[in-house]
Order: sequence, then structure tokens, then C-alpha cells
Amino acid sequence: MKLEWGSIMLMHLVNVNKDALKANNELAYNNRKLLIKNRVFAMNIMGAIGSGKTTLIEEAINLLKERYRIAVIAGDVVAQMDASRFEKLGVKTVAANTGRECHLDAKLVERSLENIDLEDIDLLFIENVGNLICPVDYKLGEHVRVVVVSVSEGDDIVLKHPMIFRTSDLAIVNKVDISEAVSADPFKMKADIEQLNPSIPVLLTSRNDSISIERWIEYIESILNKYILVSDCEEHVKR
Ligand SMILES: Nc1nc2c(ncn2[C@@H]2O[C@H](COP(=O)(O)OP(=O)(O)O)[C@@H](O)[C@H]2O)c(=O)[nH]1
Ligand SMILES: [Mg+2]
Repeated sequence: MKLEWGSIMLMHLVNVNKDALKANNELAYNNRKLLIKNRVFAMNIMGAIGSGKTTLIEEAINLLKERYRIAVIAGDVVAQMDASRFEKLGVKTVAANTGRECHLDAKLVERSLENIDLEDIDLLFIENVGNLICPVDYKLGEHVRVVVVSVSEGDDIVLKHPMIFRTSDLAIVNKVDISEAVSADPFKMKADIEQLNPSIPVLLTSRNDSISIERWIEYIESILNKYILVSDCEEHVKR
């Protein structure tokens, strides 16, 4: 009897979760349409707390803000700390507090977009909450998903979190400057990512290595330009 009740509860929870994801997908689709209408290219930056997401976005803002009009949605359980780092760089920033939630969702992004004059923006960074699991299932309406992992998380971290690497468009192995100090092999991490997702580009970066940061910038510009060149954007709307 106990087991039956448990099974019923489990089925109920699975259904609730499915419904929540379906509703989120609908909202994400609307967000994407809104971004396309305004010709805004959006990148969802995911990764654990401290992996270097904010730093990589800051570097990109510094190097791209003369050429593109940039905005940031800073998502976190308490988002104001990262938001003020972006504000200092003079870009439009919206802090999206998730409270207890371990990921952003399309509803929070929809509300954040209401506070951005999208006609005046070319490039939108969305910094997701520091987590390698929760953000995987929640589309936001972004064009590309970037996962950042740092060597300080240990070089077995990739294989422990396969889904985020399978579902991202770019992977960044960050903080390679401290690989030796933390006994991690960034090339093993790269190989693990490529094993999980053979088509994903992988960048090895360090804040202190300007060439690696340039590659990150080149990636952003190449994909952004591809997007701008696409005349019929509607074709690129995926559900
Ligand atoms: N050694 C080293 N530290 C870094 C690098 N990138 C970021 N950090 C530091 O790591 C810490 C967390 O970075 P942050 O960008 O706030 O991570 P986030 O929580 O993912 O947004 C900060 O103290 C950064 O200065 C890097 O490439 N190398
Ligand atoms: Mg951050």
C-alpha cells in the first residue's frame, strides 16, 4: 500500500514538472520571438559559482562595447553584486533575483526584458545562476548557451555533469593559469567535453592570457555576425 502511494506521488511530481517545463518552453519561445523582432542576439552563460562567468562577460563588454550596444541580465539568488560589476562598465543591466531557485527561467527573463529598451541593444548577455544542473532544462529564449567550468572545480567535474555539456553550444574551460596549483589537467577536461559532445567548440581561457580572451571575443563576434547576416530570422526560431 505504501509503495503504491509512493508511485502515485512520483507520477504526480513528474507530471507537474513536465507541465512546468512545457509552460517555460512557451514563454522562452515568446522571448526568442521578441529578441528576433528587435534584432537582439542573446547568450545564456551558465556555470558553477566562481567559475568565472561574470569575469568573462566583463572582458567581453570591455572589448565589444564600442562596436555593439550591450545589455546584461544578471541572474543570481542575490543578483545585485554581479549587476553592480556590469553597471560600472556603463552597460544597461537588470538584476534578476531568483530567490531560492537554482536557475533562471523564461518568466524571469521576460520580466527583465520589459526593463530593457530592446530597440537600442544588439547583444544581450544573460548570466545564469551558479549551478551545473538546474539551468539545463530551462530555456530562456537565448540564441546560444555557453557553459563555463573552471579547473579549480577539479578535472573530473565534466563527466559528473554530462547534460549541460551535451546541451550547450560552446564550452569554456577557465582559469587554466592555476591548473598546476589545483592539480587539474585542462586538456583532459576538454577531451571529456568533446567525448560528451563531439560537435561543441571548446575554449581554454584565463583572465590573464589576452590571446585566450581574444578567442572568446572572436567566438562571440563570429556567431553574432552570422545571426545578423541571416535575413529571414524566423527560420532560426527553434522550439
Ligand atoms: N586565477 C584566475 N582567477 C579567475 C579567472 N577568472 C575569474 N577569476 C576569479 O575567480 C573569482 C570568481 O569569478 P567570477 O567571475 O565572479 O565567477 P562567477 O561566480 O562564475 O561569476 C573572482 O575572484 C575572479 O577574479 C581566471 O581566469 N584565473
Ligand atoms: Mg557571477
